Amino acid sequence: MTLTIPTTYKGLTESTAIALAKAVYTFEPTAELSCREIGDGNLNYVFQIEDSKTGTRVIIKQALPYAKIIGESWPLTLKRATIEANVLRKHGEFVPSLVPVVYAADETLAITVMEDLSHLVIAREGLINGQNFPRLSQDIGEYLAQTLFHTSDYGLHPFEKKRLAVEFSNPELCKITEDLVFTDPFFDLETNNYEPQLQSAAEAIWRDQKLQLEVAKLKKSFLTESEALLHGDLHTGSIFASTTETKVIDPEFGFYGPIGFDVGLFLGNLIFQSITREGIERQVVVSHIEKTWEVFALSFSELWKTESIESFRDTQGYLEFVLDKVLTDAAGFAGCELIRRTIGLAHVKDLDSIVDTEKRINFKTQSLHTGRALILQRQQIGSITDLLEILKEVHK
Ligand code: SR1
Ligand code: MG
Repeated sequence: MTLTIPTTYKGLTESTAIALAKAVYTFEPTAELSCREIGDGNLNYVFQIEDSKTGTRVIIKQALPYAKIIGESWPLTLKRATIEANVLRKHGEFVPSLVPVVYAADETLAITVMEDLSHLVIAREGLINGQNFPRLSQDIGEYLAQTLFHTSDYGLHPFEKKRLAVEFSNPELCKITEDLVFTDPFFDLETNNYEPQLQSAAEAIWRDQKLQLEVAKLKKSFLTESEALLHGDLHTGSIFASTTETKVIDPEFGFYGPIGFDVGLFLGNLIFQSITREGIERQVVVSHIEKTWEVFALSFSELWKTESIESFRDTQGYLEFVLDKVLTDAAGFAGCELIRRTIGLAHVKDLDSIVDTEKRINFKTQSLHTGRALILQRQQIGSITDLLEILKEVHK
């Protein structure tokens, strides 16, 4: 559905969001609507509109023309709202149960009207609070395999793949990742943000020529390998979950990039939890890391065998080569995520919310060491067990 109302961009308020919701969503004629702005991300507003009579809810997400985390001094394209709506729709073709339904979108207002998911919790919040999401790794492994396979050259006609790569060209949002994930944390720059106790650890990273070379190679992959339509920002804050459901949201960073990036970002964000947990709780997180990879590899292999249009699909060793590269890349990208969320601009609550200073600094130091180890040792990682060994070594 395309809206006809807007003529120019205007930031919504709670009352204009209600008016808009009435125009694009079929509420009961007797509906009594109220609205709350519930966005807690770095970039957008999220309005939740509710009919108090029936309890029906709908979400209107609106992109701001700047990055909320910094303010109006950091202008940002509104086109990301259209990218987000269209990635949700495209990925929804392959995993309808794992993404929210998009009811409408409008490019001028930079809004997406979609399914309300407030019966679920953001996975990061839940994990921090010790909640158990038994389906998380199964669902995300499947989400990764289905979305990445079906938008890659293995599953798509090359004309359609290249058409999608153009449609999902997302230079401004990619530039954020290029800077915040792959560049700034590895140099002494003002955008970095870390506690004074981490000064020497940060300086060690900036001096580490071996590490810098490997990060440069990973950045090159991100810049140049247009393999599949990625979510582009698949951290645990981009996932709603419960014990029975998982929904992936927020693909505004979507673009054609290396498959290992989505895999690595998710694993990296689970690794924050593995660092801050002990005992059985840690074991649960480690099992999620293992299972995400196993489900992804199995499901991707199954799709390869049954649906691949690649002429070399039956060539001995080719699928194994592709999967090995995804795992190696994923380890490296996870390593970059660990480092950037610790000393870069945008942090994670998993670490920052730890009140005890000594513990927090210890966990942050472990994140930096784990990140470095994953980046430097990624070529030796031949299985998910090898990756888990690296985590264990640093955690000792
Ligand atoms: C300016 S945006 C900072 C971070 O928030 C988003 O979720 C992305 O992860 C980005 O790097
Ligand atoms: Mg986001």
